[in-house]
Amino acid sequence: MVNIMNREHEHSIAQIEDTRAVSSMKESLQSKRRWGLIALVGGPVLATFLLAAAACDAQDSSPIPTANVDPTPTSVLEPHNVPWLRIEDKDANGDGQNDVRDLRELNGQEWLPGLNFNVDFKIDEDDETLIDDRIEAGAGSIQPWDINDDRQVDDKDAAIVRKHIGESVPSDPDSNIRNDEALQSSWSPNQMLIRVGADFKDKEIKSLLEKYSLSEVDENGNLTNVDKHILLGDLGINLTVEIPEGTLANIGLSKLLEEVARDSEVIATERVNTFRWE
Ligand SMILES: [Ca+2]
Ligand SMILES: [Ca+2]
Ligand SMILES: [Ca+2]
Repeated sequence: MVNIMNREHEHSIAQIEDTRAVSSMKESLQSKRRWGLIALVGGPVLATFLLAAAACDAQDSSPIPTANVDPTPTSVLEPHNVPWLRIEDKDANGDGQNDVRDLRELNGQEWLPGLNFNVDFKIDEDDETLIDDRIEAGAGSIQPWDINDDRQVDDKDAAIVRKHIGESVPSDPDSNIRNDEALQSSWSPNQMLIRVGADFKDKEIKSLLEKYSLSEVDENGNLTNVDKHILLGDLGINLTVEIPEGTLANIGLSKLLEEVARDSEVIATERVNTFRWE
């Protein structure tokens, strides 16, 4: 589940990854990540719903659970069967990470994508069942279930879901995150990952980062606050960049991700995930 901000670049990514070996590695990574996240949120119950949702062929078709779903992990949560959202990337509660708690702080506890636990296009009894199951289990992570942010998961949270049953969760225009990622991920408020081609030289990296005010050089002329990680095969180079405060204040993480992704030298940008939920 690579969060590629600039979908215009999907074509070039496809070209770079156009070998069977790379595709299969990518698929395996995506599949691992997906199933890790599914387990994090809902365990087998949610996985069942997600598999059912995967049976739908398009965003506007009805993701009705059926008994004949082929349980192929790679078919789960494709772009067409999950709402895409426009969010503001902001550590609203100041705890050092961005996650669904910040999104609820910014958009209100009743923000519909925050109640959409099976990440289809509506709030219904399936979402209610998922939170009821979590309450009954009495253990596990409190996010994304603690809707009212009182540090416990109980009927007060389920009541918020019940209040909105029947409402739909459409994709936003100009979206920048998927509903499942918004619910389940936590990410750094001041870092971003930039993927460039495998043949990118240090000098080019420096000028790219300087162009977007993303880093500084030390007295030896070396870039500071950048981790360079060369990907296997010909996939490219991942640069994890700490975003200087001034740059963040000027443009904000979401816009920066989009702007840098539009650069012709850049293959993709992503948020930098952290998993620090209690
Ligand atoms: Ca936060
Ligand atoms: Ca739902
Ligand atoms: Ca609660």
